[in-house]
Amino acid sequence: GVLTLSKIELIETIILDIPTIRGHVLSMATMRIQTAVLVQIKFSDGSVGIGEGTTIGGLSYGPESPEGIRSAIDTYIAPVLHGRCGNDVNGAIQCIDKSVKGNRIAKSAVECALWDALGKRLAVPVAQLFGGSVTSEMPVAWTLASGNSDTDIAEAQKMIAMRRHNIFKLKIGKRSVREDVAHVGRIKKAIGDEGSIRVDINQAWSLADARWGLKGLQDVGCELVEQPVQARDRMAMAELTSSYEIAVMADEALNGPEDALAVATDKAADVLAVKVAQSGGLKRASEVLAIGQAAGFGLYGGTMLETGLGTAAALQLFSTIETFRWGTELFGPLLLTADILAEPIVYQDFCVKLPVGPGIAAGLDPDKVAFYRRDRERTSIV
Ligand code: MUC
Ligand code: MG
Repeated sequence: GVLTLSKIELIETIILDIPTIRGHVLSMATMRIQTAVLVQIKFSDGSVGIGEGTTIGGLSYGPESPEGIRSAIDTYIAPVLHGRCGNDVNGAIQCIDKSVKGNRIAKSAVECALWDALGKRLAVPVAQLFGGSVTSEMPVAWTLASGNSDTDIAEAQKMIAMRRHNIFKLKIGKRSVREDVAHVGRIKKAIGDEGSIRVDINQAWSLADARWGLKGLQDVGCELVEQPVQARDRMAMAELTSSYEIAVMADEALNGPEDALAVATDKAADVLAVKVAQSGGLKRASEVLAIGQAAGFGLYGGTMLETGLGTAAALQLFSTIETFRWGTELFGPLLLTADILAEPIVYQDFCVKLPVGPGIAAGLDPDKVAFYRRDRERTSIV
């Protein structure tokens, strides 16, 4: 394709509320719906790009809420982009960063729509804009978080039998450390060598809890522990990383490349959970990945439990990376009762497949979008 002048003319947002297939019990919240902010950008040449911003459990995971993401885009990001050339994605990122601090999920949703439209104008996948994909499928974990050990075991066994997942991430940190370690041990024992077990604490433990926790977890065969303590407490993360055999992963501690560098400097993890939204977009996530590779971290492709849209965007970038030693957790669409994509992302043989097509290679199903949108009276988008 040849680049034509394409001014940013209209940036629209809507909020979708999509029920989850079961309660998703995390240390800080129980999710029964996932809320997604959809962004659609229209350009003067008639091209259109789409993006998505999600968080987890309202304001319980991090400082951006769905409503805040939407408001940041409508009130502060859209006006500074209006009239700019849509091909100048780097210029748009600079321009947004100058007038909006933080708000990485909002920035990510908008930036994704810019990349999507650029890819479509050039008739190439977004992965090509990052140098091209080196893989077309990636291992994908499933999160066991029903709140009940027996339900989790049945779910894991079903996933293994279906050949959909054999890497399981258990959400713990809500109950006592002793109860949680027993829960993890029961699940590992039931699954044996058919699957691997990791846990995510979502910052719920004190350093003292974490010392007992990591010791207990590695004894029951858990291979990795994600963000056991507060994100800002890199010293505690560093102590845990150096004191136990079990791998320690940073998640909430990683908000963009500057944090990746700080985690590397402080040796505050073995593994980085790289999330597009939390990094501030595909470009910033690519910078986090570069730092992670250079510093010798194990890499893991994380999720903010996006729909197929954000999942497709992450796949575009992650497919350009040589090795995610710890795989990915790009299972977001599978946790939702409905897929908003016209062509759902394919999960097969324990892997998620990179969708094929221009841009992020994700097209919306307009009926689904209309059904799940929070304010059904507005109809301008899709
Ligand atoms: C997180 O903290 O990693 C990812 C999978 C899941 O179930 O929740 C998320 C968030
Ligand atoms: Mg996490």
